Amino acid sequence: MSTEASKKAFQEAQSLIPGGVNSPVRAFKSVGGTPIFITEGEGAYLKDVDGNRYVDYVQSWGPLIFGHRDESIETAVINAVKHGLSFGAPTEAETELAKLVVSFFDSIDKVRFVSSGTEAVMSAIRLARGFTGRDDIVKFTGCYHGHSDALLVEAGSGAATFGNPSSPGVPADFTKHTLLAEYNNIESVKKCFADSSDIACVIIEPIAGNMGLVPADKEFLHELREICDANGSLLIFDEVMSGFRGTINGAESITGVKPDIVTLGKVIGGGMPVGAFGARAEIMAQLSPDGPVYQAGTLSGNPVAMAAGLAALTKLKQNARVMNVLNERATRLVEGMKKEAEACGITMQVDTRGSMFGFFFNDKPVKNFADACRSDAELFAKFHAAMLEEGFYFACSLYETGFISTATTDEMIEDTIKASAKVFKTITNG
Ligand code: HOZ
Repeated sequence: MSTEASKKAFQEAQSLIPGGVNSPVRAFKSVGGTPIFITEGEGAYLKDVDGNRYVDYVQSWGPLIFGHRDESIETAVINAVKHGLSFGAPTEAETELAKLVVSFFDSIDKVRFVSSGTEAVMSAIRLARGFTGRDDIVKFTGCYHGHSDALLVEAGSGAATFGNPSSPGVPADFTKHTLLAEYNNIESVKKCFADSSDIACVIIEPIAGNMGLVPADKEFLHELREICDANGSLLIFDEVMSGFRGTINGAESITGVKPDIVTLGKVIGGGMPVGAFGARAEIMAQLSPDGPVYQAGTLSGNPVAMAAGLAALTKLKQNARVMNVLNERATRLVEGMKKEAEACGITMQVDTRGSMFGFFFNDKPVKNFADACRSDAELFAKFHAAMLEEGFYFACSLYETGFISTATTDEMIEDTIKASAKVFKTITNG
């Protein structure tokens, strides 16, 4: 397989764009090799500038639950474009999408749309602080909540991929209110509450997807809820990645734990840049212009983005059971690869939630970021490169999650498992 055109494109990009990419993980640094430059997507496939075709298990890092170029989303976007790209004034599409989001989440009465997950979380934290009148927040090591200053502390995802989980350029003063706890470890949360009586909120990815896929234990989430209630702090579920991916009605529907605020992104934009945060009416009433907590955005609620989100969520609403089908496929995929790995003497930890899947080359279960870091990164890099060569596009970091779409067929899953068998034999012998 030739990737000469991608190499050339990457070289030119590097001369004009830092690292040749507009989001660091895409640079393939932790897996080696050259990022593939994409020309188009079609269903479950990606095509690159060399004319190679790959089964895409990244799906734009989550948003494309119906695959590339889904007909109803594409049509909705084209229709919206014909009426104007942006108005900076309200449209009915925003209310329609809000209605849909509220219908999916028990904990959301009202929702505000923004343009990215980072923006959604940053605003949700401000809202929690404004609502409680407190400054401190608790986050978990390995959870990634976007790249705003106060949250870029021991973050997973790209930050973990490059081994510097906190970033230069973030003044210590800006993170002094961020307390850190360990995922799935309630004692570490209790310690934060013992250290501070000023905790506005605890923020967590209830299905962590930015240190690989690491779901929180149900009991742990219940205990979090209790601690927050006992201390008058809010509980924020960051479902930018897991929303409409891990489950249709939010993590609250499978854990029984109701958050105070939920942040969303990815799928709600159907592939266009959309983020959102929502909560019960009493909390959302604090938000400007109803309340004093300020938040704004010129392109917030953009009509084209709203049209894409509306088409995606409408389709999900009509096909809620699709998540079960996706989960069966995701499970078959990782269990199949695990079996092939084991046949070659490689131990893998695998898990799925809805259409999300994760795997670690690790001989112990992964419950938190420290466990994830003990995975075999070298083996992952070899696996990634060899699977790419076979025509399968996996996330280029062991700290990211995999996604399947409704366009991913059973046959593709079988082909992937077969290719993994070949790859495991090669990488253990080489
Ligand atoms: N770390 C991001 C997803 N969790 C990557 C996004 C991107 O590079 O597009």
